[in-house]
Amino acid sequence: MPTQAPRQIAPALLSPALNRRHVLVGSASALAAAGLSTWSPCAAAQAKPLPAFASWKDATATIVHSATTIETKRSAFGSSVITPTEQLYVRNNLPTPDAAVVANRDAWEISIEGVGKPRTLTLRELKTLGLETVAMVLQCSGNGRGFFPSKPSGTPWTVGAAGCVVWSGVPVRAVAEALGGVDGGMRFMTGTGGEKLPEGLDPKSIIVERSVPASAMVDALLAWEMNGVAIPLAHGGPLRLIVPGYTGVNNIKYIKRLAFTAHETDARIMSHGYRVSPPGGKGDPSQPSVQEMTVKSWINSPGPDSTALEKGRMQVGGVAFGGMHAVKRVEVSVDGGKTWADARLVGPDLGKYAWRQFVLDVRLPAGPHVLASRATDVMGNVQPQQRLENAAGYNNTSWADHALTVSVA
Ligand SMILES: Nc1nc2c(c(=O)[nH]1)N[C@H]1C(S)=C(S)[C@@H](COP(=O)(O)O)O[C@H]1N2
Ligand SMILES: [Mo]
Repeated sequence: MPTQAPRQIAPALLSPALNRRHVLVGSASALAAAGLSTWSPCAAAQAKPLPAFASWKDATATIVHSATTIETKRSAFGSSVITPTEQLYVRNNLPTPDAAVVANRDAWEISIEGVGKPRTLTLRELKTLGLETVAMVLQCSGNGRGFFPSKPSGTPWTVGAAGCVVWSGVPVRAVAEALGGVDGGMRFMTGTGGEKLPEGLDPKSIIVERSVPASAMVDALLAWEMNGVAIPLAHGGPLRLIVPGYTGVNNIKYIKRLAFTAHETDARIMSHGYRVSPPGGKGDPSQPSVQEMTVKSWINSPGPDSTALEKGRMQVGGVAFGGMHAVKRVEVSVDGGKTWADARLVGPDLGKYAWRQFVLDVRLPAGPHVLASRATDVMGNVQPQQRLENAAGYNNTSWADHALTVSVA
């Protein structure tokens, strides 16, 4: 099936707060009735093929933006909490390592520094030190960038640069304890990706190396398994740093070095990349780094690929997460945010770092409807209506941007 491109809906049909980019769903006749042109498969852009290292991904559930950026389709998020690995998004900043690195996983080596007895450990040795499992939302800092009217450069993800994944590995604190504890004065935990760096460039300008506050080690894992299988190469196998609650980039794939450090790394991806800078500006170390996620939700069903929605009863559902704090409440609006009703949280609660699925039983008459969701975490933080404008299009949690316009026949 060709990918259906998001379409612009006539602004007059939207409430003033929602006059931005929205996705239209509904039967061809409903669209025609609303005075809108219908989508034709012939006019759709040719879908790009999956790259070789991720050829096993589900092509029907994903949107291939480039050879290193693959998004989950909004309509493909199921209602079973966990995002299947073959549907999960992929984002690689550098060429993916050779598949040889996952041929002998247990031989993978990681150097642990900034501890009493720094040393290199193999994955086989790590597995002897501890085991923990965490369900966590993995979300790219740029998820929702596609909703910024300023069209920041970078992948125009809508909602699908995110998924809820179960990770298994050894707690970072168990590794630190086994090696004599973290040295005094180390305020950061710095992870380095093991990609082979392209030659002729300053390594600091391209290496994937990120620092997070050392306090994040409390729940961090060095993980070798995701969703019950050894971490595939595309997702950072054989070994990945998992920092629950922190945006995607802080979860270092192919990790080859974990260092407790006094200062943040001066790698460019840390010092200038992934900074929340003013519109039109450039990132620099004085600006906030993208780190902890905040409360967010969106509706997936009925999704943008739904057709022929019939008037009457339906279940409006989606996902909600708090980043660092559990979600307490999700409200849904079917009138673009004028009125809200409490949705029901469904399915198992896999902990504060996982997302919750929500659903609201609604009755919709014929016509266009603007569906929105708004989550609140246990600390009382409410998902905002507006995005925080910034140059690179990071951290979009706006409920208005994530609203969906559906057309009911
Ligand atoms: N070593 C390494 N780790 C990395 C990256 C990378 O390019 N190299 N990309 C980061 C970014 S920006 C994101 S959003 C996530 C994507 O994880 P996924 O591809 O498993 O979905 O990995 C992060 N960790
Ligand atoms: Mo990312």
